[in-house]
Amino acid sequence: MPCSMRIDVLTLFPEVFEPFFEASIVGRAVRSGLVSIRCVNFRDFAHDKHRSVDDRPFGGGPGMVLMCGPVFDALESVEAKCDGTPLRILLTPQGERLTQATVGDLARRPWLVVLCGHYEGFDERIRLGIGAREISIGDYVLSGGEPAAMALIDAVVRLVPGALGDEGSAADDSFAAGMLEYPQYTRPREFRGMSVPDVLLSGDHDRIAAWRREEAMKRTLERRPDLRRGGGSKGPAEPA
Ligand code: 6GU
Repeated sequence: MPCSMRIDVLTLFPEVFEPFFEASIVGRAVRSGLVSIRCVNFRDFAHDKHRSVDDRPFGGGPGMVLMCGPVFDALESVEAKCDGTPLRILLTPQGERLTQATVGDLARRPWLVVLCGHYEGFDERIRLGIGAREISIGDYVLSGGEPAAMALIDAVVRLVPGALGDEGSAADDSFAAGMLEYPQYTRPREFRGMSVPDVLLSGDHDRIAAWRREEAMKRTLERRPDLRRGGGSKGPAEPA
C-alpha cells in the first residue's frame, strides 16, 4: 500500500506517543504503510549546553514559555527532509475547536506537521511566524498538547482510505452525519436481565435500518440537539 499521509509530531515528550502509534487502528495504518508518523523532540534543537527549550516570561508571571529558537529550528529541520509544503497545526487551547468536519479536511492532506505546546505556552512570535492552523480539542485545560495530538491523529488516521477494515464504519460514526450513533448490541442475547431489542434479531434489514435511524435521532435530540440545529461544527450551542 503506498503511503498516503505523512505526519510529523514536534514535542518535548516523544516517548508518550510510542505505544499510541503501535496500537489499534493507528498502529495498523502505520504497519501497513498507509501513514508514516514521526516524532521530533524540540530539545534536540536547543541552543545551549543545558538543552533549554523554555524560559521565564518577559514581564514576569508564573510558568515557563517555549522559546522561538528550538521550535523554529525543529520545524525547519523536519520540513527540509521532504518535498512539498505541509499543513502546520499548532495545538493550543486558544485554537478553533476541533470538529469532525475539520478532521475530514485534515484527512485529505498529504502531510501534517503537528506542534505540541507545553508549560504556559509558546512565545507569541512562534504563533505569528509559522502561520499554522491553531486547534484546540475542547474547552478544558491540558498540561500539554500531547493528548490533543493523539486525539487529533487518531480521528484523522481513521478517515484515511484503507485505515478501517470495513469502509462503511467511518460513515456510520457519531457526528459523521451530524448525528450520534445508534445503540449496538452483541452476544449474549440476555445479560443480567437486559435483553437485546427483538428487531435486531428479526433478520429484517429494512426494519433494523429504520429502528437504527430512529434511535440515532432520539439520542441526538436528547443529548445533542445542537447537532441538529447545524451547530455541529461549533460544538454545543451557547446558552441563550
Ligand atoms: Cl490543544 N492544548 C492544551 N494545552 N490544552 C487543551 C488543548 C490543547 N485543547 C484543549 N485543551
